[in-house]
Order: sequence, then structure tokens, then C-alpha cells
Amino acid sequence: MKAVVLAAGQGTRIRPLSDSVPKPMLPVADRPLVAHTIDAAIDAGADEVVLVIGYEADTVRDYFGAEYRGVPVSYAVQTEQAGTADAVNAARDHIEGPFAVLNGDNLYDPAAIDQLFEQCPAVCAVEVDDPRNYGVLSTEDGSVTGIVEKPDEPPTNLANAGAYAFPAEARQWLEVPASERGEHEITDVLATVIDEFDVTPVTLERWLDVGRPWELLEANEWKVSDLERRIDGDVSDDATLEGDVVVEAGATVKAGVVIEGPALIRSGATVGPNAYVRGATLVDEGAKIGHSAEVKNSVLSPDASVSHLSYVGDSVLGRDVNLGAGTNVANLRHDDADIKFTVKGERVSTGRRKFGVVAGDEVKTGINSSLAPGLKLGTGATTRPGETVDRDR
Ligand code: TTP
Repeated sequence: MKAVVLAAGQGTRIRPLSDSVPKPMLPVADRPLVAHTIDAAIDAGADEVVLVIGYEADTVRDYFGAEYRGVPVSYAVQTEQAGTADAVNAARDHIEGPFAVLNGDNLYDPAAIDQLFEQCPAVCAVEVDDPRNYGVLSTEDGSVTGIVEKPDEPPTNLANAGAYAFPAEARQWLEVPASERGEHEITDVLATVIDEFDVTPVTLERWLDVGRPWELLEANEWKVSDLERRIDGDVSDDATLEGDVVVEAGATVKAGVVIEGPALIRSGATVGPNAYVRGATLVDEGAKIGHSAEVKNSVLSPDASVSHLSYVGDSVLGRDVNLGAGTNVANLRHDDADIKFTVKGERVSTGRRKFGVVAGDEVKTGINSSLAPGLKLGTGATTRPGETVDRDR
């Protein structure tokens, strides 16, 4: 079966991280987010991957090329991001026979993707306590009988997880009218498939839709925790590595460093001396943690640097970020309330008691900067030495 993977979106809710890197290419453990989706499809037996690209398309194309893990990869360009059905329709010339459609910004439980392919026609669903904010499936006698968007009175607690195995006939049903929000939606294609075929619901044990910055952190918590201990890099005899720590070949861990796994230190990264790394932390290629710095449950994108005597917790740092010496990130409020974050101009709860900062590419902080919880620093933003920053910039 061919797998059509949607990766054309602009990722507006995850800005500034997506300012120049498309959301599906943001780092999740040792590979881009969308590579986890494609891996699940290949493990389930996909014999070709069709990537729908648009926003920052070349970054995706350059990474996967014409073949990935021995499976041919082709590309369809969606010129305007007019919705998920429009995205699949952009790939229609690549489709023949039954085909799967997967969101390139979702992490799926790989066993369920196996089931999805086997049970075609099928759709993945996840059981949620309150499905009112999702597309909700109704079912009868083990088949899907309908899908309704964001219902006030959900028929089940099965939320649509954005993974579909369609019969060949669905190729003719890709042109659907725009929905109320003005997008051509794949769920309208699914509705026709449900009318014409017996569609099986496949329940996912675990699923994550990465839309906002803290969900990228959660994606890393998931995938970094899945790694098994492997020490291939240059690690000082005076460093202590506990639990599932991966130090890739070409990474350096200096004397006095303590790393409590799960943690991933990628090739070209340097930690220490005397640094403390804990929680599910990703230190990506070329990133640096300096002397006596502490980094907890965070993502350091390629070439990000946390200088000596700094603390970073529950944060996402973009590429080439440079935190000056003594920069301190606060990740907890005195009143213990959930940390809020600004998404497209609106303050929303992250649902997390602990959340630090999101720094776009090339942010630079002055020495001894204090950064408030839930702070967003846009691409290239700077702070002055000794500054306390509690407003986004
Ligand atoms: P969304 O998460 O709805 O859109 P997005 O990724 O652009 O993010 P944001 O809402 O923050 O701007 O998209 C779901 C999936 O579908 C995702 O993998 C991107 C993909 N997609 C396309 O490929 N083309 C499109 O026109 C749209 C709307 C989404």
C-alpha cells in the first residue's frame, strides 16, 4: 500500500520554531517528527511513500531524497495550504490502488498503523475523556457509521487520529467542497468512504498531535524515553551516566558531568565539564551545554548553546540559540497554576505545571538574564545583560 504523508502545512501555531524549519522537520529524538510517521508506515509494509510538501518544501525533500530505508519516496507539491483533502488531491497522480493517509505531524503507536493497513478500509481513533474538540466517530457493530466535527454531544469518546487506510475508489472522491472554516477536509472524503464501505475503527494506545511548542516537548519526552542506552561518543571516565543515555559517536561528555537518562546527546554535541542533564532531554547535533549548567527535560536544537552557570528547564531552544552565562529559565509559578503560552495572539493553557521558554532560531540572551515561564522569544530576539524578561518578544 502507498502511504500519503501530509507535510505541507505552515505550522502557524508552533511559531517561531517553524519560521524557517517546517513543523514536520522539527527534531524529535534522533530524527525529524515526520520521519517517525514514515517509519511507522514502512514498518507496516508501505511500498511507496508520497510526501505532500508545500511550506519550506526543500527541507523535506533534501532530507528524504528519492529513497528512504529502501522504499521509494515521491513528492507532490501543494501550492496553497487549502486543507487536508486538497493536500491528498495534490498527490492524486501518485495514487493507485488502496492508499493510506497519515498526518506528518502526528506520532502514532506503530502497532496500530500495522492494524490500519491490515484492516483497510480503516481509520485510527483514540479514546479521550472529552471528545468535544475533535472529530468524533460513531460506530455500530464494530464499524464506523459516521464522523462529526467538534460535537456538543459526542456519540462516542473515539476521536479521529488523522490516519486512514482508503480503498482505491476513494481517489475519485478527493474533490470535496470547502468546509465552514474554508478548508477542503479529508474527513469529508472519509464520510463518503463510510457511506460506501465497511470501515473498521483501529484504536490507538498512544497518539500525539504536535501542533504547539509544548507538544514538541511531549513528542521528545515520548521518543527519547524509547531509546536504549548506547555510549558511542567520547565520555570522560569522570562523568556519570545513569539509565538510558545515548551518546552518539562524535559527541563529547566531559569530566564531572552527570546525565540522568533518558537523554540523547547527538553527534557533534558537547556537554560539560561539570554539567547536569536530566529528564527526557535532547541535545541535538552541534549543541553545547557549558560548565556547571543544568538542563532538564528540554530540546536543544542543532547548534544551540547553554553557557556556563545557566539553568534551562522544560524548554525548547531553536537552532543557533545562545543563552549567555547565568541565564536562568523559570518553569514553575509560585501559585502552581498551569503555565500559559501565547498561540496566534491568544493566551492558552499548556496544561503543564512546568514549562519554561520557547526560543526561536538565533535568539541570544545577555548574561544573567531571567526568563519567565511560558515566555516566547521570536527568531533572532535578544535580551540585555541582567534583564528580567516576562513579556514575549
Ligand atoms: P494542521 O496541523 O491542521 O495544520 P498545520 O500543520 O499547518 O499547522 P497550523 O494549524 O499550526 O498552521 O495540519 C494537519 C496535517 O495536515 C499536518 O500534517 C499538515 C497537513 N496539511 C497539509 O499538508 N496541507 C494543508 O493544506 C493543511 C491544512 C494541512
